[in-house]
Amino acid sequence: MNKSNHNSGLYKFENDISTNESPIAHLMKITDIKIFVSCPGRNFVTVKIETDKGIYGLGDATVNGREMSVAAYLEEHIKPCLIGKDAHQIEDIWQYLYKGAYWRRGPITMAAIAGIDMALWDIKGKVANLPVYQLLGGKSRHKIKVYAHANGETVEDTLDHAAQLIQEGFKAIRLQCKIPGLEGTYGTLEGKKNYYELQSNRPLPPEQPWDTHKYLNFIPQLFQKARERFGMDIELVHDVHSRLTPIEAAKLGKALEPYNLLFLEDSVTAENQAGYQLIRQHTTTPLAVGEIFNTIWDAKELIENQWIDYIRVAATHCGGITPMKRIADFAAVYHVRTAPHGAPDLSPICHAAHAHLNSWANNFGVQEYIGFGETALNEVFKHPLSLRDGYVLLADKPGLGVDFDEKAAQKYKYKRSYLPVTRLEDGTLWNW
Ligand code: CS2
Ligand code: MG
Repeated sequence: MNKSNHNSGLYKFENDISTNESPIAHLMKITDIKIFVSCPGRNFVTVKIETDKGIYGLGDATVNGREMSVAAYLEEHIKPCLIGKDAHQIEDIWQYLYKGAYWRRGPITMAAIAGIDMALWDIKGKVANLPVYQLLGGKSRHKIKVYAHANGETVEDTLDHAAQLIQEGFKAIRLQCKIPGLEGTYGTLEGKKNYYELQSNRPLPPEQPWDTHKYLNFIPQLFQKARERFGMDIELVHDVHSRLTPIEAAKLGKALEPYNLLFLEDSVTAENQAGYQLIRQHTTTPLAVGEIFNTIWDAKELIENQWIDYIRVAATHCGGITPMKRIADFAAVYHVRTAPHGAPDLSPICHAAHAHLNSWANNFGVQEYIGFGETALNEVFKHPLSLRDGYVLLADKPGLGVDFDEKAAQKYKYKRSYLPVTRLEDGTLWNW
């Protein structure tokens, strides 16, 4: 680009180093991209983009159980393409990585793109000296409603846990309980009541049994007893973790109607999006899905047909802040709210990215919340989030507001870890 074309605008183009086909001149050159895989409690893939102005940005690229694939994708395939590029060109870089790879979508590609995208938004915020939510359009709200997890071995256990969370000020709670007659199930793994699929030193994926009949017979009681004990004010959520077929999910949604759930999550897998149409025809229980979606395309029919009420994509798994903003705007047209995934296998960088998006999006619904209790985690990541009375507060810091202690991270070495797999009692592999 000819220098004289862009000297008169808003920006001062000192150190103009336009060297390629970028639509505008380089403002800030990417000098290095570092990828860290660490395990402060569980594995995280962290991206750090450094620039010639000394400003750096951080992103989360963690795919639970497949961390090293994303790290290799970033190191071998993305990093060489971005060194020397203008860190301000978020949109162009996103499109370059998405369209330019030819091989679109998929969890590994999209997590790698997400790590870069978040880091670039972080840099832009730091340059502007503004929190990222300001760059998105400012705040729609000053606090972010969250739902916490109550898990237990029995109904009583689960409800005692919920009672404690209500006491702590939570306004919405997800209830998961061990199914009688089944050894362990989603939400109650290995006696770890708060972190249901925590990183451990398992050599291979553990196996859990599943029985739909036992599950469907049991879950309505859990919610009936919860309403008897807590009344109708507290908002309740349940995660089916994709274990049902559409007609079974429809049946469950109907059975849960008297207990007025905020939403029923992942009631069926969504590769076939029309499965949700069938559920929708039978129940007014609100439906949520999206934590494993990688792009807007995974949600397109669900949203435009109004088959769901909450879209649960995570910035780390759907390509970053850039596409998440697009998904939120698209969802708003169809009365669909956002409820970002908030599991502990997303790093505090992703949780911070969500807090900025949640502060901005007018159609934000609720944020899943696990908290940041682990000492090692807090030693490695300094984040801008705090909890008060069932709401997350976001401190005003430039960019995403997270810092990452590289030295501390080095102490916590990556450990290979797997999510469990599920089998029916006759041995058939099922959805975990
Ligand atoms: C869960 C996730 O939080 C949720 O809703 O479905 O914790 C999920 O099991 C994990 O993110 C898998 O890594
Ligand atoms: Mg879930």
